[in-house]
Amino acid sequence: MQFVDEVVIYVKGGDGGRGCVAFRREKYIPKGGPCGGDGGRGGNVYLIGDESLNTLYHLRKPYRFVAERGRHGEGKKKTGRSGKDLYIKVPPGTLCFDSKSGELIGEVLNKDDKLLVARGGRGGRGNARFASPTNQAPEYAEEGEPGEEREIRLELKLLADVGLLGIPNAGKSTLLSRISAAHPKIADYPFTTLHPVVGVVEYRNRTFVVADLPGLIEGASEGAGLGLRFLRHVERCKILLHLVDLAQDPDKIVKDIEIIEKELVNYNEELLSRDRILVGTKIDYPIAKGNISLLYELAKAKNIEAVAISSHTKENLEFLMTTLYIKIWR
Ligand SMILES: Nc1nc2c(ncn2[C@@H]2O[C@H](COP(=O)(O)OP(=O)(O)OP(=O)(O)O)[C@@H](O)[C@H]2O)c(=O)[nH]1
Ligand SMILES: [Mg+2]
Repeated sequence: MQFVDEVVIYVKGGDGGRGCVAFRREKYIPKGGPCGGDGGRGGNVYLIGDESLNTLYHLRKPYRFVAERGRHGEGKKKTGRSGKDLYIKVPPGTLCFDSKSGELIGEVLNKDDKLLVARGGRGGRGNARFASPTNQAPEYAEEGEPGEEREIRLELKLLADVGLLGIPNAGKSTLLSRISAAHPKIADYPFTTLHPVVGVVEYRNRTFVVADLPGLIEGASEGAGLGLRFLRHVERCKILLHLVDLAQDPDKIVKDIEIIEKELVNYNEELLSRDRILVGTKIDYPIAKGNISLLYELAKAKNIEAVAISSHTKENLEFLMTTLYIKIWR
């Protein structure tokens, strides 16, 4: 199933019911007073957090969500029934924006969190409300208020135990395909991965979720390449695996690491202090083997852990899994 992390949908609160114009008609009372009831309120539209979902895939069509309208008022001062509220299920971690203005309406972070996205219209007042000493038989009532309508953009921030980060071609998707049953596309050109891919890793009777994120390039935090859209997922990953291709010149290795760090800081400074492991990849290449000590030196200077792996020969993958296992389940 494709992972969908951004959708635009149309939402509209129910219209309010019309107020009623009516007069009492009873035996022996020839001219009764006004008794038109108010219209009911239209239903509201809410987003609600549902833990069984982890993508916005179910909302990918150009959907319209319109809540039920309020019933019209009736005679004998009977208020119309309110329209039912409408709940749209979204995975926890969904941000909601007004798609025109870009304004953040709110976020649904936890299970059962409710966010009002379109308010139902008020019901119109019936003529009973308009009776006054000067007009004891008002012949009018109000229309119901229309429900609020707008287009909203939903963005999902992935919730994963581990996020794979690195410049294009670092080997992120290859690693995911080795440690989980996921089949991300792998190729020797940049930007092979265009959408995050999530894999579930099973290790020693436990499972954890690993997110393969599209490659980052210099300026991603300002929108270059696939840009910011994917950096937001990093925010909700507990552990970051920062992959760097060791089968290249030392200068390039240093530069590749810096690019990612710079983008992380630019996006959100707190991310640099997130639990991060530097993972050198492709050590099946002889030239990469020679760069392993450099990897450890760089990691030591940054005060973070490092592991050198090959997804092709599986060298050190077991060690990497154990390291993750301990961090997640300690
Ligand atoms: N020799 C060798 N090649 C590898 C290894 N891991 C990945 N590769 C190759 O490196 C290239 C890029 O791998 P991907 O896994 O697609 O890289 P990515 O980081 O997901 O790239 P983007 O999705 O573009 O960001 C592919 O040709 C892989 O076969 C490895 O351990 N050894
Ligand atoms: Mg990839």
